[in-house]
Amino acid sequence: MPVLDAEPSPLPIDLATTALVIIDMQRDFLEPGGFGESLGNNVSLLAAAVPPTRALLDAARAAGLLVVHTREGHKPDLSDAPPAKRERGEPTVRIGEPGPMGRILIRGEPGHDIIPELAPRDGEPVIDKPGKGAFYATGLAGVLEARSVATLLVCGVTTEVCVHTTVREANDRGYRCVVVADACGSYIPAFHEAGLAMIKAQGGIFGWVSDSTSVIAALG
Ligand code: TIU
Repeated sequence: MPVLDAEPSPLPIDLATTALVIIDMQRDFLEPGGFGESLGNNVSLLAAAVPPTRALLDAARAAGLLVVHTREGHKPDLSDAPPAKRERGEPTVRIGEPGPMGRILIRGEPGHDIIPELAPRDGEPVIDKPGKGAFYATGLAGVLEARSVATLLVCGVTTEVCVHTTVREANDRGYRCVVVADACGSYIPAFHEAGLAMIKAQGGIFGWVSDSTSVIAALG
């Protein structure tokens, strides 16, 4: 069994029960004119996570891992978007309002798509989620249970929001979570660093932190 170089400790990885989970690498977060920018963020800060994520995706596919993609977004009628979420922000650029990539954070709109570099392949589950965590109100638990998955390699955006929420949910569900640091990104670099530090503190209170080079070596 390969042993992954990770903090706070090396982690043996059983590839047969390991999945790669790529969180919300959508145009709405990574490109101008989407939800991320509507919140006042500089979306170019997420670009650095794309090449490591692409390398990780290629390695996971080559190793035959289950690859799961997630997308944050809401139904066109907004019935799954709580008012407390919708009411935040400048009214003209709120969730559901029109923007250059279609209605902001709405399923089926161009902005909701995963960026072309990381497009899902046929057969790879795509989990549409209304919240920050990938387990809340989704079928992710069933997808993982059907494949007897025990370890999650988690990457995507943003580190302290949807990656963190998903890892916290997964940790409570009993999954070993490895956050792949350079394949994550945040609009707030200090929060990226703090988010990673929180995962691995206290003996790995939420899981492990590694990097794409180490994970790819373990997958090879
Ligand atoms: N995917 C995800 O992290 N959703 C967010 O809203 N992130 C922010 O950092 N805003």
